[in-house]
Amino acid sequence: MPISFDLTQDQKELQTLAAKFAREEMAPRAAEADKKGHFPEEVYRKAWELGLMNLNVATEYGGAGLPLLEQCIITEELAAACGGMTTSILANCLALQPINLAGTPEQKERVLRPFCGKYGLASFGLTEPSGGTDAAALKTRAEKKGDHYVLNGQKCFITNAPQASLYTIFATLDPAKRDKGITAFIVPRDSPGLSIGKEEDKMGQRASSTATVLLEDVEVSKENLLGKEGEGFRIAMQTLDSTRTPIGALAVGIARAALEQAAKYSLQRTSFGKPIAQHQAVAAKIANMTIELEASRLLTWRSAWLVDQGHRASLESSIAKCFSSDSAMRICDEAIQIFGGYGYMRDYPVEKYLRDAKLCQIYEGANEIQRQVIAREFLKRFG
Ligand code: COS
Repeated sequence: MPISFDLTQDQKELQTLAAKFAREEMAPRAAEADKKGHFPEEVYRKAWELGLMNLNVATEYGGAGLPLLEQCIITEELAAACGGMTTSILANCLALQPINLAGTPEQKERVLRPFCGKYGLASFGLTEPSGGTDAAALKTRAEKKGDHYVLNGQKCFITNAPQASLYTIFATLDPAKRDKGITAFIVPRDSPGLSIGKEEDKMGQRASSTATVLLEDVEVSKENLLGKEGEGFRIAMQTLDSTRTPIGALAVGIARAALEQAAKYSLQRTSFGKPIAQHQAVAAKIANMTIELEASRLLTWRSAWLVDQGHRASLESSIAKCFSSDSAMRICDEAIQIFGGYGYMRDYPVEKYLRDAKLCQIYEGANEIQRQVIAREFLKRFG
């Protein structure tokens, strides 16, 4: 397909739908949800009603069946209203992608279709208290016993864990095998032995919920094994290859909101007899923020396009996620600086953008590990 930067009519309609939902349903609740750490389930329910959840699940199983580029277009619009709510909406895509990738037609029919047919939340369980970066070293054990597996361990920092009805859990059959022992499972919420631990009180993205998932002798039938034994690591990595790009789009949305607020403020606020936007120091900030925002969006869209063409995009998705989230932090920081003292106050929206953007540098693989992936993938070209 030739490269085009024109959005199609369908893409524009999706963008308009997401922008309207973000403006009418998310933005009015964002400050309050942030302040109270409130999980606005009514917003997520409406997102599902409008078809703005389960974006990556095929339509035959009740999802929106959208390419990654469309998912990124929607994500940017939502995140411009609230980063935390967008994370909770996107968490379903992350949790369901292992089933999209490795589920059998029977599993998709049995699990995805009823799940997507009504409002519901799902969680992705890879990270553990002892670490999230070295994913091959995870400690949650899976033991095979007859026709089922028994899971024991803990998953932490799990988005939507308290409200989810479905979890995709990664556990090891043999820690000595590192990545080759890791196996993926579909685990329903009502599985005996599965419980939810402490809910985290976060710095930002406070409209999303984050908690520990405790697994104590949780029996999982062999029908809920995803892929084959030992394939879990590859399934997790392939999942992240496609879900890191929307994190780039989420960072773009937050950064765009910060830049727009700062631009408007710089035109209204006067000092030395003229709008501060006319002072070179402020204009240069606006210019740099604009450059970084445009570059972030282009990297994100290119990565999404590559995935949509069927290419492995480990390099590009890590670049998109890493650059967009680092840029978002700089853009939000400069937005606060342009607002001056007001920017530091909770009465104005910009300090929330900074707190929300910070998580984009950490989750779905900290940017340090993205740089490792980028370097490794790039160096492969030289032997
Ligand atoms: N797609 C397909 N296969 C992949 C892959 C990918 N993106 N990445 C790795 N693999 C395969 C490798 O090819 C290798 O297979 P073979 O041994 O058959 O060749 C296997 O998986 C092990 O890969 P590797 O040797 O790279 O494993 P490492 O332990 O060195 O993994 C990284 C390092 C950084 C890639 C991994 O630990 C990682 O991504 N960590 C971050 C995890 C993360 O994002 N956590 C956040 C959780 S979600 S909030």
